[in-house]
Amino acid sequence: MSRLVILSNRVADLRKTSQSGGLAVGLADALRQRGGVWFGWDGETLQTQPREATVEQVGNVRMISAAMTVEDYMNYYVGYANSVLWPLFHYRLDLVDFHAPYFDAYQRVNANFAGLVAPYLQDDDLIWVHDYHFIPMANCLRRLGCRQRMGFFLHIPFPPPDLLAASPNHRYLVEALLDYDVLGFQTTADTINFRHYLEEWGVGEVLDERTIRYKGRTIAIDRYPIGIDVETFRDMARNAPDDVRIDSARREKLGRKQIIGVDRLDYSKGLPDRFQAFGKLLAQHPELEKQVTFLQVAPPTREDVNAYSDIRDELEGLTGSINGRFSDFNWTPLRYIHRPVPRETLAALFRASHVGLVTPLRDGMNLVAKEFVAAQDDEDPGVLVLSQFAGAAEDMTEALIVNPYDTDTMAEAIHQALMMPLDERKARHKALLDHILHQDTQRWLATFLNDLETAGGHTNPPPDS
Ligand code: GDG
Repeated sequence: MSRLVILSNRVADLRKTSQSGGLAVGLADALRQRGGVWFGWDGETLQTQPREATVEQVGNVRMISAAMTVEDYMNYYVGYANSVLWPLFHYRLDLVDFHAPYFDAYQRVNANFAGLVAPYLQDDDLIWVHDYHFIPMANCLRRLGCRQRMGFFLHIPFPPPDLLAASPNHRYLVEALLDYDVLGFQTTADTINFRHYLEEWGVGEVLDERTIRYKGRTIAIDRYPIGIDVETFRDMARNAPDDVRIDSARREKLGRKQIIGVDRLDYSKGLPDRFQAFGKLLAQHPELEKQVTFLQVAPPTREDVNAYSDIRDELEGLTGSINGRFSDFNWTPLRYIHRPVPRETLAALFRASHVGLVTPLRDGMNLVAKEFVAAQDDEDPGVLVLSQFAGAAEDMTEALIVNPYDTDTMAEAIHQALMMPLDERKARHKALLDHILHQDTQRWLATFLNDLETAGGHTNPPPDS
């Protein structure tokens, strides 16, 4: 079995993965099984570019991480990755903030990181690159003479060609993706968008739905819907910490139902529209007074990007106006937590909730949708309200599917979820649970790695020839 090399923006601590999300655990398991390397940014910024990475051996896995300069952090991480690619790939052209130095830094950091990891690679390694931070990584490594099989998985959506074309570097990005041997997307819609781009812009040749020819090389593309470790999350949800038990018992005594949302505070997650829908629900259904509370957990992320402080201000305003209008001395309808909550507490809170709101304006997959379903009690499950624009909606069709821009209909869907009879809740939940059990982390890992193992790799000529 070939060694595995993972390159991702950040590296999880292999000794503490039980505290991280399922993705880190799954990747760590795959690395331990095969042995290999995990490389990423260490989260530090320095005045000058370090010449070497930090290397730590944990069992049969080498953890390699490196710092970047303050300038690269601003232009590459805050700039090109999170102020150009993230909004562009989430269909938010209004938020794209393109500057030429951002793109230079994007190429420079990828080239630097490729140079730092290359000495640790072996000829037969499988190299698996993750996400939009590292699109040019295969190209940078190939320029250094690396001939290994290389795969890329995009965790976020791939936009339609017309949107992508708004970026001055669209052709560069697509050609950089074609330097891999296997290209993985979250959904069928993403793979279709990618193939449409190739056809519309005359890049390469689409041989069939899963195969592309480009400069004499063969590239396999497919969807690999990411999943969670369902059993581990279910167990976590069953073992509620005391404070969650006490909170649930109190709510039960008062006959109150809980609606929950859990998202990084990101404009792609549709939080203002969700808050407005909740406000409309209370306005249109006065009988719900003191009968329902909405708990939104939204820890901060990427605070150096301006668009993120704007959304924070907006949510604080909405929370204030909804609570000011509807609260009573013994009822706060909306609780908004702008801090991270421990994973065990989240799992138990999902189980203690009657409705899960997952209403992004655009999302690659959305793991919260799967976690909410996994956490439910099979005998008395809660209802998932899911945006049609989350990748998860492609398969999780038994959720109440909503248009997150349409706050009136969203309010009615929340009402329907709160009132749904037990039989219907059980039937929907069973179908959803079957989906997430079928598409779990292990399947995602196994299918991607299997395709990478059998991909062109060594037989593909180098991209520059
Ligand atoms: C990207 C794509 C794709 C959230 N708040 C807390 C917390 N979380 C955890 C959730 C979940 C994870 O973070 C978020 O995952 P999502 O999938 O929902 O979203 P992104 O972070 O945007 O992830 C996405 C994913 O990559 C995987 O490919 O699905 O589409 O955008 O696990 O539970 N965890 C803890 N405290 C919090 O306050 N402990």
